[in-house]
Amino acid sequence: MLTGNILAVKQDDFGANLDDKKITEASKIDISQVTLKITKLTDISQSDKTSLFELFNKFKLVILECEPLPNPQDNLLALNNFFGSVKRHKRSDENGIVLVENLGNSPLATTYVATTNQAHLMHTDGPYEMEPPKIVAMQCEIPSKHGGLSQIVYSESVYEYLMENYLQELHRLFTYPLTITRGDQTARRAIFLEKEGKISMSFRADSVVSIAIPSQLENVYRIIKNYVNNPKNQLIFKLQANQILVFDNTSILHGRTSFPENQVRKLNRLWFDGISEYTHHIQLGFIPKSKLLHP
Ligand SMILES: O=C(O)CCC(=O)C(=O)O
Ligand SMILES: [Fe+2]
Repeated sequence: MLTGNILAVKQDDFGANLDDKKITEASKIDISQVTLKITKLTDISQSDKTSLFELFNKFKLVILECEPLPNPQDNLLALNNFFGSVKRHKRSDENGIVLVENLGNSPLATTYVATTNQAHLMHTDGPYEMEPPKIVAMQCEIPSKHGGLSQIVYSESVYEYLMENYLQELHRLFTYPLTITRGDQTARRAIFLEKEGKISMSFRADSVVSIAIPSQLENVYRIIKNYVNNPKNQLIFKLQANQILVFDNTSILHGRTSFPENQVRKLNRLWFDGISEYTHHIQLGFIPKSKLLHP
């Protein structure tokens, strides 16, 4: 499953076993298991609808493989019926869609990794927003020939890893907020949040956003960055043309590997707020197997 260029990750310099085999295996799923073939999302059958929510709830993600349409974005936009209202991004077009493609030497490149061919380190979308999107959909129109691989890490794996190796630090991640700023947008929140027994995670660690980290979290922030960017802890696959990756942005971190400057790659990204007539079918966040005992 690991092909193309993968990230070079610095060794964990804190002495714990980074590649805990159990966690690694738990995060590896066969991508065909989560792929649902659908003719057209604007015209979805009842049984496909049921499968869509089953896969989404079980794996926190689903890959929808649609038949080509004259305007492929119609499939992407149809997802709002299930996953809620579109949440706009600074670079959204009139429908809310953000193009993810290499714009070469555009000035946007310093602020938006999505407009480059560079690796996008593991993150959740919109951590600098007051209300980050609950669900993210990324539709591939043109995959790059090499690289440009999608990477996934479950927040639950991060949580379990910290629980086993850095319990005290894990506690602090619920308590101390970080401040994440991009341009004129700033948000302050803890990396882990618990609400009604469900845990959600938001995380970003790269140089285009500025992140104020309380001193109590400096080490653990680095530990998380190392853990999530280690390919051994990731599910890695190549999103193909006409496939849409839909995932729970509150319980999955995602990223992508770099791709050659001279290769075309084009994705459409859309954010949803999770509030639709199907809200009661959507399970967001994760319920930890082992509970944290608050000190
Ligand atoms: O290019 C990709 O596959 C992912 C891009 C991404 O994560 C983003 O634009 O937020
Ligand atoms: Fe993203």
